Amino acid sequence: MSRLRGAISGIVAAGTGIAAAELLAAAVRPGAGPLVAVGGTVIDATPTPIKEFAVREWGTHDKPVLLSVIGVVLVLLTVTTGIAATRWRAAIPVGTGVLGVAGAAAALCRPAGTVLDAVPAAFGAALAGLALWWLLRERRDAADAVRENGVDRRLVLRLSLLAAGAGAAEAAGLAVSGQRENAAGKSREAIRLPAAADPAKPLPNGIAADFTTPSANFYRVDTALTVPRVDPSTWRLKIHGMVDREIELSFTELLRRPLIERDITLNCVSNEVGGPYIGTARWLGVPLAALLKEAGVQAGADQIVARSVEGMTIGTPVATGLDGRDTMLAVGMNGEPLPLEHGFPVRMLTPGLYGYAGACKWVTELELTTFDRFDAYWVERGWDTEGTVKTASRIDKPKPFARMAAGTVTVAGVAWAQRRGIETVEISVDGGPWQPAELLPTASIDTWTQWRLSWKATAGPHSLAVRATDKSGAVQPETRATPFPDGATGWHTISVTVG
Ligand SMILES: Nc1nc2c(c(=O)[nH]1)N[C@H]1C(S)=C(S)[C@@H](COP(=O)(O)O)O[C@H]1N2
Ligand SMILES: [Mo]
Repeated sequence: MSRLRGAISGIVAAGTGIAAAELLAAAVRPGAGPLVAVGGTVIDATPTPIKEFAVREWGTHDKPVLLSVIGVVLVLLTVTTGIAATRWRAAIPVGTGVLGVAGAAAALCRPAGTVLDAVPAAFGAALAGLALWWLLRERRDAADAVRENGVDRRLVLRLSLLAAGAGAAEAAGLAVSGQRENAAGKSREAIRLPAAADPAKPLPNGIAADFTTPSANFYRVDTALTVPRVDPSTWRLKIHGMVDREIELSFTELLRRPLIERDITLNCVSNEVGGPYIGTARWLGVPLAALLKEAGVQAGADQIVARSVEGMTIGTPVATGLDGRDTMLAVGMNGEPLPLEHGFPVRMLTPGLYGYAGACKWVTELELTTFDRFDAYWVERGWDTEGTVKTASRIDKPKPFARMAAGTVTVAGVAWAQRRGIETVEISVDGGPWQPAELLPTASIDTWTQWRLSWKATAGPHSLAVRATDKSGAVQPETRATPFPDGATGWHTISVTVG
């Protein structure tokens, strides 16, 4: 009985403290709540193989999974504290102290963290300690009098009071952040992007309907537990470091520059062979080259370190900003301002580079430096510095393990080699000779190429493999490699059953 009392008291006390801390954080420092801070710290500290596993197994759901794990750890800790505290009151400061220090340290150590960010966790832990002490406090003489049928009514009353308080604080916290979210959404809706000075060419006739990926279906990969809400009216971009002249721009000033509009395929280095982390959108943005020329890149600078509002760093080779490709600071995606999840108000985009090397979202700073001098976030974790996209291809139809009738079956998919372009795509049935697929028209060498093949399917189990050759003549290698450290290789192969 006393164990149950301790366990429930521990959970309710911790819930009260956490709800209060989250409310305080929501009010003063959005995005710096202790849960998110701890989650972010866990993400950053997670070894690359586990991260790869998480992205592979859970994809965009990796964050709910992480938060659930943190929740389970929290419950174990608070239950233990509560039970221990029924016998040993010193367990209260010890248990809540551990939680408070963990939360405060995580918040302090976030890349964009300040001393102030430690306050909500410290406050919440103190409150949780007080609540637990209050819950477990008994007046010896009165203890028996209030117990009826084995139920301690005073404890139940206190638990209910605290639970109600925690619920109210949680609701208030959600309301505050919901309002902020709304405000960010509204400021995005209010934006009228100027027309491009250099618009995209119309998509060629004969392009298939799903060439452009709708923004709502576009894959999302980032380390942000909560989507950063950036107010475009206070957003600034600073270009500094190894430059002759520092540049600082507001969003309005950025939009006054001539904009280009381009169809570009973006993909993630963590994409497995045949995986879903790739999409093509029509992007609107300011060419980076013009800004770099204005700033005057100094000799020796070979890396642009892009920093985002939440402290991500992405290292992009300077050469890819000046060699004539359409590297841009994107403000628009598929005819609208960038969606919040895809980097509103401004993100980098570098054709030919994986996202981790050229596509910093919520960007606010570009520092010119060298690869020798600074390792960006992913490079620090062992990923390749260059981030050049590898030639690859994927079978989208039929689906793996599909069953179909014998006869003519359309096999179709995409192939990509941004900056080089796709020359041929070939299909091999059951390891037989490679047959060339028909290539559909495509927008440019920076976009994927759709392909299809009519296959005379005979009854029985079959395997279908695809390989692409880029315009440099390089054939996609058969050797299977995992995404780490510079992108997966190997032929996408699927099994189907005919008849
Ligand atoms: N600020 C920030 N930018 C980021 C990332 C991130 O974690 N934080 N992830 C990068 C990675 S790994 C990829 S693949 C692309 C994905 O962009 P998307 O989510 O718009 O598809 O964003 C890049 N830019
Ligand atoms: Mo990525």
